Amino acid sequence: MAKTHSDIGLVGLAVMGQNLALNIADHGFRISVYNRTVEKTDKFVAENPNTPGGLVGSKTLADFVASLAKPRKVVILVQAGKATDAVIDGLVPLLAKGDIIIDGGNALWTDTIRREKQLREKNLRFIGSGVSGGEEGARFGPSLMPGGEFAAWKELQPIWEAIAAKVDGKTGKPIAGAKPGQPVSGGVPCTTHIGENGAGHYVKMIHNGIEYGDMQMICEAYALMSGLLGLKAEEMGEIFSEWNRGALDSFLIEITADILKQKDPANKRKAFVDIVLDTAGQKGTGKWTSTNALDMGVPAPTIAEAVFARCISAIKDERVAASKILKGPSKKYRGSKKALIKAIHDALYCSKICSYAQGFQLMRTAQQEYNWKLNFGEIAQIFRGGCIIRAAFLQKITEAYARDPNLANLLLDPYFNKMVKQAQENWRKVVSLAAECGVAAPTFSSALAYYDSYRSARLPANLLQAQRDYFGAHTYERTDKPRGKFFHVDWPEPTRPQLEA
Ligand code: NBP
Repeated sequence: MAKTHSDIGLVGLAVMGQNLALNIADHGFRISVYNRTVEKTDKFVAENPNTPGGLVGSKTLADFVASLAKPRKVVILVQAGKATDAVIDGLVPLLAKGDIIIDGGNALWTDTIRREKQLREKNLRFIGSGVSGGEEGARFGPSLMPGGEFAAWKELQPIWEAIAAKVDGKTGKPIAGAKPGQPVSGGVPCTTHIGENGAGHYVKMIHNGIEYGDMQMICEAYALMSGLLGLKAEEMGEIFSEWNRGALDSFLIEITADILKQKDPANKRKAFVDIVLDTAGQKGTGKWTSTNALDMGVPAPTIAEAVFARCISAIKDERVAASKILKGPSKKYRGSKKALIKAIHDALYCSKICSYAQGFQLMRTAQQEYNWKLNFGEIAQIFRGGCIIRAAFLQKITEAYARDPNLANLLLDPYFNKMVKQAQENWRKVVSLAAECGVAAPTFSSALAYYDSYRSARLPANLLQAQRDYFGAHTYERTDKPRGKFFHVDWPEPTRPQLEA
C-alpha cells in the first residue's frame, strides 16, 4: 500500500540538500522537500520523478510539515548560522511534542548546544549531525556524525545507517559506492551516535581541522619535491599514485595524484596545477578548531599552521612584493632523488600522525568540558568511509583505541610509536633541508616541534616561569618540592638604561 506520509523531510535544496534527498529516496524512504525559493523545489522534483522512495515537493512549510509521518523528522541543510535559526523558527510552531529536527549543516557546536536546549524546553528534539563527503558523499554515502538525545537518534538511525557510506567491518576498507537506485548492502555504516547535544558537530569540526592539516601537508610534500628536486607535476602525480598504494592510501592522496596529472583545459601542453593561482580560500571550520584549541589550552599547532598557511597564501600581492626584497638561501639539494622522495613520504606520514594526535587530543579534552562520552575508535571508523579524510591510516587509529580506550595520545600507541621511530630520521632530514634550502614547510616543522616537545620530560618553560615570576610575581613551583606549592623570589628592580643628563 502506498504511503500516505513521508518518512522524513528535508529543508534546503542547494547542493547538499538535493544530493542527500536523492540518497534518502534511493534507499526506499519517501521524502518531502522544501526550499525557501519555491522554483528550486519544483525544478528538483520535476527532474527526479522516479526515485525508489519518492520525492514530495511542498510550496509552504505548513504543507511540508503536514506531509510527514509522526514523530516528524526534518533535516535542515541550509547555510549555517542565521539561516538555520530562521528555518527552526519557522518550523517550531508547526511541529508537535517529540518531533525531531536534524541540522545537517556545518553548525558551530556551541550553536547546536544552544538549539538543542531551546528546543528541548519546547518538547522538541534536536540532532546536530555532521555530514562529510561534500556533494559526492551526500549523494552516494556520506560519513554522518549525529549528536543529540539517544532516543531521538534511535528514530533516525535506520535512515542514517541506510544512506551512510559503508566500510568492511574487519579491514575498515570503504565498500565501493552505489550507483543511483542501487544502494550499498552489507558493511558497517559510517555513522554512530557520537554523544549528546553538540558532540556530532564538534567531531565534524575536528574532522575538518584534520582535513586542513592533511591538505597542507600534501601541499608541502609537493612544494618540497618541486623546490628541492625540480620535479614536474606529472611525475609528482605518479609518485602520489605510488604512495596511494601504501601506508598513505587515502582519498586526498588519490585526488592529488589525479590533479597533478591533469592538463590545463585551456592549454593541453601545460599542467593544470601550474595555472591555478596560489591563494586558498577557507570557510572557517579550521579556524574554529584552532580557536577552540587555544580556548581549551590544548596544543594543536599543526592544525593551526595549516590554517595560517591558507592565510599567508591569501596575501598574494604582498608576497609578490616581498619576494623582490627578501632573499633566502641559495643552497641546492644534490643528493639522491629516490632517497629524498622516500624521506618526504616519511615526513608526511609522521606529520600526519602528529596532526591526528592533536585532533584526538582536542576531542578528549572537549568530552570532559561538555560531559560527553566519545568512542574514539568508532569515530576513527566512521571517518573511514564517505568523508574527505578517509584513509587506510584511520584503521590503525581504531586499532589503537581498541588496544587502549583511554590512550592519552596517539603517539604513545605501540604501532604509531614504532612508525615514528622508523621514520623520524627522514622526517628530521626533510625539515632541516627545507630550512636550509628555504622551502616553507610549516606543518612538517610544526609537527616535528610538537613531537619533540611532547617527548620532552623537561622543557625550557622553567626559564619562562622564572621570567613570569620576575616581572609579574606570578610565582613558580620547585622541582625539589611537591607540585602545588608556589614560591616567589623578591627580584631586584630591573636595571634600566640611564639617560644621559
Ligand atoms: P548553502 O550553504 O550554500 O546554503 C544554501 C541554502 O540555504 C539554500 O537552500 C537557501 O535557500 C538556503 N537559505 C539561506 Br542561504 N538563507 C535561508 C533562510 N533565511 N531561510 C531558509 N533557507 C535559507 O548550501 P550547501 O552548500 O548545500 O550547504 C548546506 C549546508 O551543508 C551548509 O551548512 C554547509 O556548511 C554544509 N556542508 C556543505 C558541504 C559542501 O560541500 N557544500 C559539505 C558539508 C557540509 P534559497 O535557495 O531560497 O536561497
